[in-house]
Amino acid sequence: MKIGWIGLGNMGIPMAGNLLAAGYDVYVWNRTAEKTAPLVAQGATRTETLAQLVATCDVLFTMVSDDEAVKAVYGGPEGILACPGADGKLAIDMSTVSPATSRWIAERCQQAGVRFLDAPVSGSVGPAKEGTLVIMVGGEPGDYTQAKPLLEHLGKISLHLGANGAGTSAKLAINLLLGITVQGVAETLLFARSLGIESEQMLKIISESAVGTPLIRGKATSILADDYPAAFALKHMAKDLRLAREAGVSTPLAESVDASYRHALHEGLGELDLMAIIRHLEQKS
Ligand code: NA7
Repeated sequence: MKIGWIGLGNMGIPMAGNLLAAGYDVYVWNRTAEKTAPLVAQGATRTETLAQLVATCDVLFTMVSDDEAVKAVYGGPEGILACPGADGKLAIDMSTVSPATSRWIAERCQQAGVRFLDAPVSGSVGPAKEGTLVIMVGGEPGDYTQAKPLLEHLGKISLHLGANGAGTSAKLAINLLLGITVQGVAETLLFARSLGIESEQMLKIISESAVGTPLIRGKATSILADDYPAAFALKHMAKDLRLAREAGVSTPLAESVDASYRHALHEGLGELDLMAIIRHLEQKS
């Protein structure tokens, strides 16, 4: 089986790397061609055009930034669905987009005879490298059955949740909790600091308490160094909260975190890790 991977950003590189490491024949294409270099060094084959990748591969993974990117990659004039030989292939979109976009793509895929799964992930670069992502899938059960052995190399679990759009719906819900949790940690640390409690001590307390999680422990080094290289870029968190809002969430915490990450984005923090929300809150307080 030949695997095609489209989108070699922070997530796509380690994920496609795991399929290579598992012994699959992996072909790669990225809008910015230079970004294929690390995968080619690991044994992947780079195709000059998206059309060549589509013609060559049986299964096509997409991992690109947002709704606009997914629509361009599938439905654009040179997108997957316009490529000769696309029909009969299985396309798996692992990007985080709105459920409406997943259904839009699914409809067009169906018209073109392409089988389509929305399969976004929970987990950032660390779990992507370790192959321990949580994968949420929407689409036909038979297509999920075919995809499952591949997904097992990318995640510790994959769950089939229903028709197209179900995967992206679940993803928006889990990322709402992520946004709330990270902002909660930031607010807790700033509050403790204002009362004279150092962040190092407060992080130990959080870590040993019932609310301590691998997520929070994983952010400690960044927080203490006040350095936020993106494991999960703040711009993507802001996007996910916007998508959740557009999908109908209007609860108090959701509205509050949506506004915070949006403001942080406007302040230029988008390329940093989402934990950089602490800088925005610090400035505000
Ligand atoms: P990155 O590191 O920002 O990478 C984004 C990728 O998407 C990268 O390969 C981009 O290509 C590609 N992209 C963006 N727009 C387009 C268009 N219009 N056409 C083709 N390719 C495009 O994101 P992550 O890897 O961290 O995240 C990926 C997804 O997982 C995202 O939905 C997150 O919310 C979760 P480029 O290299 O810029 O040419």
